[in-house]
Amino acid sequence: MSQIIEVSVPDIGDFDSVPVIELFVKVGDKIKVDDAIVTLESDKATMDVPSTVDGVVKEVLVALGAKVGEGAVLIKVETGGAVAAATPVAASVAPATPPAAAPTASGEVLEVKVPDIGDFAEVPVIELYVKVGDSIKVDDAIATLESDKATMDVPSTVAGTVKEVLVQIGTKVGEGSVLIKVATAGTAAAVVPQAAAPAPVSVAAPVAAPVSASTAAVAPAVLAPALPAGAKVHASPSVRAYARELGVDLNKVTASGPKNRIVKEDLTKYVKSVLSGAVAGSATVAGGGITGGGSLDLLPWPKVDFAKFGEVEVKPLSRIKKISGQNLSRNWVMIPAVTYHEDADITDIEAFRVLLNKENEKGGGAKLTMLAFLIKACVKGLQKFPEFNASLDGDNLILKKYFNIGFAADTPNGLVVPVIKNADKKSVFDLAQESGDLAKQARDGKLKPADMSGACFTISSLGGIGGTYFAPIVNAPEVAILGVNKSAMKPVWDGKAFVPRLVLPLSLTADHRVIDGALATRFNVYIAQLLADFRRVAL
Ligand code: CAO
Repeated sequence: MSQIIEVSVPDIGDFDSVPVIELFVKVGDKIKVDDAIVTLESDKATMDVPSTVDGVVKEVLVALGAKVGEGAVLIKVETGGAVAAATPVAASVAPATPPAAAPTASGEVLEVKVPDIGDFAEVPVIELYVKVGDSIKVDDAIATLESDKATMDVPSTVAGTVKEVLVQIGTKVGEGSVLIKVATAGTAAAVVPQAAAPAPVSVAAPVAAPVSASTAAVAPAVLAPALPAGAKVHASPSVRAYARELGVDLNKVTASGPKNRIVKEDLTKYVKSVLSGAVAGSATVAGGGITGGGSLDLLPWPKVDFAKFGEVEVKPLSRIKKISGQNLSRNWVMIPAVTYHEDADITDIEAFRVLLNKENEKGGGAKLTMLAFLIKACVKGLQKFPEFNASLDGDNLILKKYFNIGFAADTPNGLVVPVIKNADKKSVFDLAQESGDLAKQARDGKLKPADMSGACFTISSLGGIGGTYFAPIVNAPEVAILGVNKSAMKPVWDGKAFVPRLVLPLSLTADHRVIDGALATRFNVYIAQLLADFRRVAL
């Protein structure tokens, strides 16, 4: 038969009216014995209060900031048939004792010992936060001890420089065990070494909040280094346990709690951020290499004094390079992109282009370019395969009914992408004229924002320069980009003999979230067919 049982604050020593700094449960939560209910923090200690029963939370009687003391009811729990054999108030929280303070002479070497940790003896050190040479302050965590019932941070009782570390991870210690020896500075804190400040004590709470699948869709958060090197992490034992469970290095987590304390939400936020980066293809990308891409930094960019090795010149990046660098790095990290290659036989179309240009010379019309034919072929490809003329918007795919084609233009200041609007309604001559005009404006720095917006698909042609194949980066929020290199005469088997054909290398990069490999290859093959026999465009 079910019954309602109260979980109260157990005997927490001399502390009275202690604020709740973390609340781990809400109405409806299923909890088990020893699950952490709240964290309390006095000016001397941090304590997790565990549940003493299994069941479903029916009422939460405290809020963050509420001040509680021994006996205060935290939650009411409806137990099922299988009530745990625990009384509602029992908890094995070791009471903390107030520190005994005394003046300390400067320049002394003082020991920091394990304080009174209640009934626990032979408790292993599971984390060690200091090493010889570290500067520490009073209350900086020295080590975390973990018994089968409790996790305890042992704080330093003195300020100074660590001279000796007498324990290591795994060492078993009890009350009075010396952890470190510290050379106090002139400004050493006035605390006697053996009368340690109370250890923040808590019952280790199995923290189990799983990271939801929806975190995959979270935009990358700022992952700036959370703490300066050498700084101490402040977190409750339950948060430390949670971090260990998730494999998170607390040094990387930005604290939002009081006194720079890392709270559970900080951990969750950090994990979400890393996951969103991982889903995008790489969670361990070194950031600084990405121009201005500080928001993607996960590892510090190597700092090298290049002048040490020879003469150098510092040249600031152009405005275009800074902007395009940020966009490129976001697209590279966020889009799971795959590049597919294809060869197009452009022997006939190139002959046609040369012929038309010869005819046109007399009339003084625009010079036909391979780029113009490519734009025409790509429009036809987008019409046949609408997923290429699309953008991702959360769980939706926005299919566009217009056909605007961007093309990468190399300018003295960097890469820009002018856009030919409604390319489906323009002739190859119009496309050649307009792309030529836009490319000139790009090089002269005269493009307006409207000239560079609204593209559905981009072509990046390096054909005038050379190359065989490359892997262009998708220009988000588009889902694909076609890279083109220099055409070359190659021997092609026609079924009877090798014949010389002009072959154009195509490199299509597509966002795999929208376009599968089979579809990408079909698109590539179709573009190659159109270029091989341009009459197909009219069909
Ligand atoms: N194969 C062989 N020759 C090619 C070719 C190809 N695929 N594409 C162009 N050519 C030839 C042209 O016919 C032209 O020859 P002629 O002078 O004898 O007529 C010559 O190469 C120069 O062409 P172009 O590149 O100046 O002109 P375009 O219309 O083909 O391209 C533009 C215009 C703006 C796309 C191009 O100038 C450009 O800026 N390309 C760089 C794009 C880029 O940087 N992409 C990389 C992005 S990722 O970093």
